[in-house]
Amino acid sequence: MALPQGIAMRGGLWQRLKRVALTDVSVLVKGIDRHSLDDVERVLAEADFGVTAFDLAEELEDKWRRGTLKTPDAVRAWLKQGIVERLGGTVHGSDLNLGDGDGPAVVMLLGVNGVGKTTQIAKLAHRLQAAGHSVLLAAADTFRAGAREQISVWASRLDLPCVTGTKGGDPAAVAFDAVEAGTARGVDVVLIDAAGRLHTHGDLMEELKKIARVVGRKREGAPQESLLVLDGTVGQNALQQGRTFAAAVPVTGLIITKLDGTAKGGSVVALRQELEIPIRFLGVGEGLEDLELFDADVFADRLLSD
Ligand SMILES: Nc1nc2c(ncn2[C@@H]2O[C@H](COP(=O)(O)OP(=O)(O)O)[C@@H](O)[C@H]2O)c(=O)[nH]1
Ligand SMILES: [Mg+2]
Repeated sequence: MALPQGIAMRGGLWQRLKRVALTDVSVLVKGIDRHSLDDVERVLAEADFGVTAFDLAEELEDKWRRGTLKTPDAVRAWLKQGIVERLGGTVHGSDLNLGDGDGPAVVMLLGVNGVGKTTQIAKLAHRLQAAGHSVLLAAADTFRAGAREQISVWASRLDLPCVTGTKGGDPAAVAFDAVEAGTARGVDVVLIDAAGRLHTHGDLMEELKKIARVVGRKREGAPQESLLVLDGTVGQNALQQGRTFAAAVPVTGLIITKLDGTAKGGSVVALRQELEIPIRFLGVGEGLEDLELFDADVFADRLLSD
């Protein structure tokens, strides 16, 4: 599938680095100095690179001392390489694992409320449809007011079947019914929209484990994917969420959202570094086309584009 033309990282990082740290005439003549090094670190930290901001600034200082980086272009090339390495190399995010074809593949989306689970479900469904696959949606977020309605609206827009339960009902039962319905209808993929928060007493992680167990009983190897959705604009919070979910359930990949129109793209690097879970997709807007298969090289280029 072709990559949609992304609009992420407008007014990007590189412009800011150049403006704040690398415009000085002395930078062009003598190379980077102590002051611009501090500025580089600050701009990277503001873009949510986390501890990586410090690492990169330290590496830059070392290069500067050895006189190997003298021009802004050389800095950009070095920075790109550093970012790509930290993203796991020039590997592309793999598309959804659709299993062995013997029954529907089950894809669960996890994450706290508001990160964009339901929206990414719709985008993934759209992507799968475009590739010729049949899809069924499961509204397993039975707790949040309006959650069923929201996914039902997407389902009718995309002309897809959607299994819903009763409000406040058992999310695992909805997931089970959906896999059963998907098997009966012979669909290729069941997309499960899991809850991001339960009623006061519920333990979300236990509930998610239960969903995974229950669908695994209905379909061998399910869930084929458990994708964790993280908001790319919330810095340390996303990192914390990532750690919590990854400790509780086997996460097969990350979807990082809301990367459109933000200069906070460093979070993608920080999350990959800290969580060591492959990044699979980026959410770059609220529309159906605004989902990109992750590509470290393309991402780094965009982050550092003029
Ligand atoms: N800018 C932007 N907004 C997004 C993106 N993905 C989702 N949203 C918005 O984020 C809000 C929460 O999304 P929703 O799918 O309901 O999150 P959920 O609670 O995790 O299911 C909605 O207003 C979405 O339109 C994205 O990639 N970029
Ligand atoms: Mg939702």
